[in-house]
Amino acid sequence: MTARRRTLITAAALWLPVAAFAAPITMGFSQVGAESEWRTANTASIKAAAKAAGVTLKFADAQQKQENQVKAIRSFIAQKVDVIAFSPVVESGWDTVLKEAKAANIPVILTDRAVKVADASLYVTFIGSDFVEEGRKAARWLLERAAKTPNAALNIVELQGTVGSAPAIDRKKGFEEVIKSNPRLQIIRSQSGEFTRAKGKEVMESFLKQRDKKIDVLFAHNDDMAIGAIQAIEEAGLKPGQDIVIISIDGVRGAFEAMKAGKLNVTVECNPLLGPQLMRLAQDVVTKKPVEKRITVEEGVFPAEVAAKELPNRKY
Ligand code: GYE
Repeated sequence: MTARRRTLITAAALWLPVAAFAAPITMGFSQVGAESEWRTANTASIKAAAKAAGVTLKFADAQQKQENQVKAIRSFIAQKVDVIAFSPVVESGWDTVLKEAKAANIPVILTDRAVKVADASLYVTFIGSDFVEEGRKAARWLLERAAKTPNAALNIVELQGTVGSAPAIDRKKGFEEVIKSNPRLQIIRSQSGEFTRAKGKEVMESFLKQRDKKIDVLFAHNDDMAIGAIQAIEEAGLKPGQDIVIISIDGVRGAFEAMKAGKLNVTVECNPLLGPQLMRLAQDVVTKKPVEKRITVEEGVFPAEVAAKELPNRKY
């Protein structure tokens, strides 16, 4: 091979990957907040993946407030970012700002939580878990457990996530759909604990104070609220995981530790490590490659019996 040809090939090889992955992109990302271990892991995943993919990330934390997310999206539009991604704190109320993004020709990717909009073309794609299925998985575990005590009625209390958020609405729906098949299982109390430990503890305390009915089961829409509730249960002189069976969702490290200690019975996995997939998706969206409208994440169920073995494998 001539020297000139070698130089040409080297030049092409250096140049090609850049062309193949298109020009570097700028992403505006509006995050819900920092309400849970899940969210912390999700934020870390997005930041690390952006760095690894050479994506310039403009990151805004909305502190669980929709108005802050709307402001952040408007500022991303003003800054003419290449793509906007966001995890919507609640489902409704997005039409106006998404129309503004569309008018500015900036594609929008939903991550983690869904929206309810009249026109589905206001976002390109949605990547996240199937929350209805997570609720069903939690309930299926409970049905199996209930089968071991065939005559007992089981009173359930529910700690819901953020009011109006997709995971709170869907997890409740999936759970109720499955427990309906067994009339011995009844939700006797249900209130939002806003996905936080502090609020989960506070609401559980108030559930425990109402002594009209015995509480057999707690279904918490996330691990953090369950961990807060565990404290309330212990302070009330009861044994979490024994006197009250506890089921939650996410599968964060704190939940595995609680299971190892015998205080939590099961967690349904919800994977927050969406960063790498989101960055690949963003490249495709910006370069106008066709993408699926709905991309779901595969997840498992982890009962307390496997907690000690699984803990070292957990990445969040
Ligand atoms: O389950 C909870 C977080 O939207 C899936 O939000 C997410 C939920 C997650 O605060 O811990």
